[in-house]
Amino acid sequence: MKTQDLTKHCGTAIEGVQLARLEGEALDRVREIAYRRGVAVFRDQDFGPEDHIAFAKRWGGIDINNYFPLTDEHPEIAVVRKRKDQTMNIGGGWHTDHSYDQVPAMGSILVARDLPPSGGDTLWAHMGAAYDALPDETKAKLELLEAFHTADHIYAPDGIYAKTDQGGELRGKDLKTGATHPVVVRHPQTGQKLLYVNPGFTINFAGRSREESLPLLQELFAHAMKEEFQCRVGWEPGTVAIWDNRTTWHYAMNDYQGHAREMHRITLTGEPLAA
Ligand SMILES: O=C(O)CCC(=O)C(=O)O
Ligand SMILES: [Fe+2]
Repeated sequence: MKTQDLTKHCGTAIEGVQLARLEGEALDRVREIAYRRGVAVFRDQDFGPEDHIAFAKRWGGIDINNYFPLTDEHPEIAVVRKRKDQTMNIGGGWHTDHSYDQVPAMGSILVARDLPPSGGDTLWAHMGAAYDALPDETKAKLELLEAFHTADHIYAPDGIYAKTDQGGELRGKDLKTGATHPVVVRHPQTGQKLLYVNPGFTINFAGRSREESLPLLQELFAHAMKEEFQCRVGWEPGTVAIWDNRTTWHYAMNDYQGHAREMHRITLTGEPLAA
């Protein structure tokens, strides 16, 4: 196994591994890289839907996403799709998947299935590096804070997607979500301190209104969005990415209008988060 870090803080490309056969100690090494570097990227994978599901089960549990369409044959696999005549994509803003769940998903395994001729990259940002770089006064302010997360403003009938051409295919419009998590969490496996608020799903600090929360939230978002914490992955047929939702945010570029893009995602079960 050969590894190459994508940027100083975020992402590692792993060579010499076929995920379909990965197990045991080598799998544990990949886990560790995903936990610490936020995203592990694999090229030239022979990785069909059955391999995808079997690998996710070797990793741990599978969470079924309540909103994305599922493949007919495999309800474990969510389809992240933009048809060529759609203008809105999925995940086109910085976010952390499932932070609105009481027990947020650990991460995801995303597989490229149909790619535009160019564009459609995915960006990740490392929330451990972002936390470490905060001024000490800000770190002190965050110490005992908790924040409320929900997905209702995104997926509800009057939510963001419903107003776009992605609205039709999404499920779960009547679901209500909400969870409160510490603003700084410890990574369950590595113990690293991570900034755990995100622009997609975090609404307010516990005990404060949205209005009272916005100035500090926006300060944190602007800080964490800095390019120095990011890495970027261009997809090719056979590319697979495994990311950790606690360690990172991610962002799907929407710069391929007039072309289709389809990815298969399996969401990996996580554990409760604590400060
Ligand atoms: O399509 C992508 O690159 C990522 C989309 C996304 O946010 C997700 O699958 O969670
Ligand atoms: Fe996402």
